[in-house]
Amino acid sequence: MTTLRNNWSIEEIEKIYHKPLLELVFEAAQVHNANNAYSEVQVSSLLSIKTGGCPEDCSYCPQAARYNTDVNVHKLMQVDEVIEKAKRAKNGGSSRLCMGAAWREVRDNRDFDRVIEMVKEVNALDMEVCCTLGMLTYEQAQKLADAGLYAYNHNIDTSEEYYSDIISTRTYNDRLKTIENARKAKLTVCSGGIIGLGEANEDRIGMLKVLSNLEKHPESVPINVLVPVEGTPLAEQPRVPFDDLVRMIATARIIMPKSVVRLSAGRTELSIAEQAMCFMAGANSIFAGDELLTTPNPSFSEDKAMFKLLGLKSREAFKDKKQPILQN
Ligand code: SAM
Ligand code: DTB
Ligand code: SF4
Repeated sequence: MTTLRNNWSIEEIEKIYHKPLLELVFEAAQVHNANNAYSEVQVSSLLSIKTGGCPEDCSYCPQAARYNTDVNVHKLMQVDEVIEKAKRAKNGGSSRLCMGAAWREVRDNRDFDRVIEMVKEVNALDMEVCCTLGMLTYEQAQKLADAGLYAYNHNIDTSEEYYSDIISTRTYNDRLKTIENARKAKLTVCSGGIIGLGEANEDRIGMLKVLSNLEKHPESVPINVLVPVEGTPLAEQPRVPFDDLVRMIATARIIMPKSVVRLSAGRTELSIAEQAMCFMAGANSIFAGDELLTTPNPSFSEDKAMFKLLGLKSREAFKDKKQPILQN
């Protein structure tokens, strides 16, 4: 039986991250096989329920009001529109809907009441519901949990040291506090980061240390590859070499053996063979549907063909609840 550890040191993680690539993938595949259904992939869809106009300055984000991007700003969607999209996502094969809002934080107002209604109604469709709404108090997390929210996404994005180079309008600690609030309200936690922001390997390793040293590992860990968007400060960042992505996924898999590791933004730039190597290295979730929040993503039909080719199966909804991660 695997014991889950939350005391990984930088040196240990570094050693894993820098192994010869195929050795690393082989080890990660073994850990994955010992802890999870090897060919099973959890499929989520994203929906931007409130788009653009965000007061934060995250340098990667097309939705920050201060950057001049092509994003169509849109106020909070109506509940029935969301349900329509949720049904479409379910028909496409997604077991989870993740609703994203370009907010700095949740405010206790009518918009939040509407989000609560959305959570209730999507939950009633027998889909896992996830929200990513920015910072959250414990009381707000509790309200979402009471409405049937399954997961809360709040990424730490990078290492604590590099964070202020990317975002200046909030601190690393603010992020950790929200994750703690979600945990306390018994929501499952989805937290990961982005590679390709100009960070060093040390920052990636530092980020993985923070995630794996949380009292309980996040149930899901999204690894995003930067989607460079014109108008944002990171628009001209060079593309992340594919082996860096594989290293990141494999290392996350080895140190957080039972978490769902999500191959997130950036898939449109990856071949099926490259994605296959990510799945071998332990990735076991994707975002499906032809849009992420504001940028393109492979279509349901392309992904269906890929699943067929690789012999992957979609994971049923609520499997976590049936087999919770046991830790400590
Ligand atoms: N406003 C909320 C927040 O920041 O937590 C929720 C939405 S925000 C868009 C969710 C996550 O998307 C960010 O934490 C970041 O990791 C990811 N993201 C945003 N823009 C991205 C980009 N251009 N490429 C890759 N990931 C991106
Ligand atoms: C996550 O880690 N990645 C998703 C989801 N969680 C919210 C968002 C990716 C956004 C990519 C840029 C865009 O489409 O706006
Ligand atoms: Fe706003 Fe979230 Fe984008 Fe940052 S990542 S600018 S908080 S929407």
